Amino acid sequence: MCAYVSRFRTTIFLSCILTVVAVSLMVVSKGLAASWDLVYEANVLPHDERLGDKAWKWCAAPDNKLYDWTGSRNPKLQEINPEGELHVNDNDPKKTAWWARWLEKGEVEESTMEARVKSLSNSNGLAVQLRIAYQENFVALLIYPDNIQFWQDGGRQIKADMKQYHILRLTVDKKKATAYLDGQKVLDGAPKILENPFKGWSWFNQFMFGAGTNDGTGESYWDYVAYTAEGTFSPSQLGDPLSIKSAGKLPITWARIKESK
Ligand SMILES: [Ca+2]
Ligand SMILES: [Ca+2]
Repeated sequence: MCAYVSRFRTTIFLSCILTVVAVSLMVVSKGLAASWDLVYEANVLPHDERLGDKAWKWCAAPDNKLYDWTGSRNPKLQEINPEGELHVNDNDPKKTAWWARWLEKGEVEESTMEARVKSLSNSNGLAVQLRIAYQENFVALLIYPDNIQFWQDGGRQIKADMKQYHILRLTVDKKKATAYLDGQKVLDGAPKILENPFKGWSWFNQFMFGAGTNDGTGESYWDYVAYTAEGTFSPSQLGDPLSIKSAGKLPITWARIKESK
């Protein structure tokens, strides 16, 4: 009898140990796994229905009943070239050519976006941009032919020959914005706070890129655009989307380790 009780206790004890180990491994693996939610490689237009649930909205709100920008579309402003690049040639002072992926409120406050892009012209900054926005908070990286700058940053700029391809990464961590150029941190700042009507638009939570103003004009090329809403990741924490894609889900990085404040 005593031997039976002893074996029973040992079994319970081992079960508890194994359960603790399994739960710990689940927590650790969840914390370490960082990956891109979406990688757009510009082999078809961003809004091409063949992309299925990976397609972007083309100059459109998530629900056009909420807000209708579709009248600003001009099908002639964008094309895919044989190299697998999206060429945006917004030479129309009354139309735009931008794309967005819309998420729910609270989903993009800690997120990461990256693009390989070049900018040949940009009349007003917003005509070639990479943007993460949530309600009234706008983090827009303006890409000029000879510099990059945050919309919200009063003209502080980083000189770069953006007529050639460079990899730009944009991250937000609630109220902190950071930009990287070819893997190097070059700018930090805070979101630009817009007033009405954006304030109170709980549905306005997006990753966006392209030519974003009617009156502006700009010409740009986009080799790829990627984002993840899983967290705020520097290039060392989450590698470039294409190498990761080719390697499957290998990129185990130290997810959610924030930049030092
Ligand atoms: Ca325009
Ligand atoms: Ca491409």
